[in-house]
Amino acid sequence: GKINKVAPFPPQMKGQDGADELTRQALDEGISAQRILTEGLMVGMEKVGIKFRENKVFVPQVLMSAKAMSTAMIHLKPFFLSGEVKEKGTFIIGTVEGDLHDIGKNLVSMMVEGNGWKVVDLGTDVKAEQFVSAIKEHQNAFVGLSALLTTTMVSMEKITKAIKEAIPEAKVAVGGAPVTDDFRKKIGADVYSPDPQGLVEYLNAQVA
Ligand code: B1M
Repeated sequence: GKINKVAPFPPQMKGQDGADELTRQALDEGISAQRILTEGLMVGMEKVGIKFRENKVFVPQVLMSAKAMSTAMIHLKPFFLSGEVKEKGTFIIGTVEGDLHDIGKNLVSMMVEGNGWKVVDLGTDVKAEQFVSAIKEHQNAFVGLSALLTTTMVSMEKITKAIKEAIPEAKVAVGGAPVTDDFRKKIGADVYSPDPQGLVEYLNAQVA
């Protein structure tokens, strides 16, 4: 349509700014919210995830991308709410009890959301009961635990056990700087990823 005449960057826009304006424009041109999300925004976010994994971009660029995506998503939100755009599923995330680090958790959260998932972010210092009640509230949700301290990795074990006891079929992902796959096995969690991209790939594979 008409969008092609001005894509990728209309002359009135500088540099790479404009996810906000381009999304609005694409909607005005009659491009569906679903296509804007899956063929535009999500493709961009996936590229960012891969570059971040490869150390080609860093935390500030990822945060900028997530901010651009969130701004663009404001235009798409009405279509989500009307059910026109389908989410892949729900992902519940939180930094575990005793741990207040949230930068990594927020990045993971934004990347998962950017890949088409509804994200329920429980924040930091999240206790087992809070995870359990969130999973009960959101049927079939996947859950992710983040920990940055060797001391709070202990909370991960406690929380994973509580989740598995209350909802045996719930899938638990773990991550954060001190976490390893050996530790994941030891505590009975389902998946470990050192970066957001690996988690996104795991989640997408579950619904493919
Ligand atoms: Co803290 N801190 N901190 N800190 N802090 C570390 C983690 C530390 C390594 C610094 C050090 O001593 N060298 C150390 C931990 C040592 C250890 O246990 N091994 C430490 C300590 C000791 C502490 C305090 C105890 C300090 C004190 O008070 N004595 C205290 C604890 C507070 C608490 O939590 N109860 C504390 C406090 C703080 C601040 C509040 C000052 C601040 C946090 C601010 C905030 O988050 N809002 C802070 C910060 C900023 C850091 C460092 C500098 C940076 C952490 C960070 O945000 N990294 C950190 C040292 C360092 O790493 N250089 C440090 C960037 C972020 C993008 O990476 O969180 O690893 P990360 O997330 C990554 C991956 O791990 C992964 O994806 C992300 C993107 O790649 N990932 C997942 C994360 N979660 C995932 C979940 C997944 C999958 C992947 O699936 C579910």
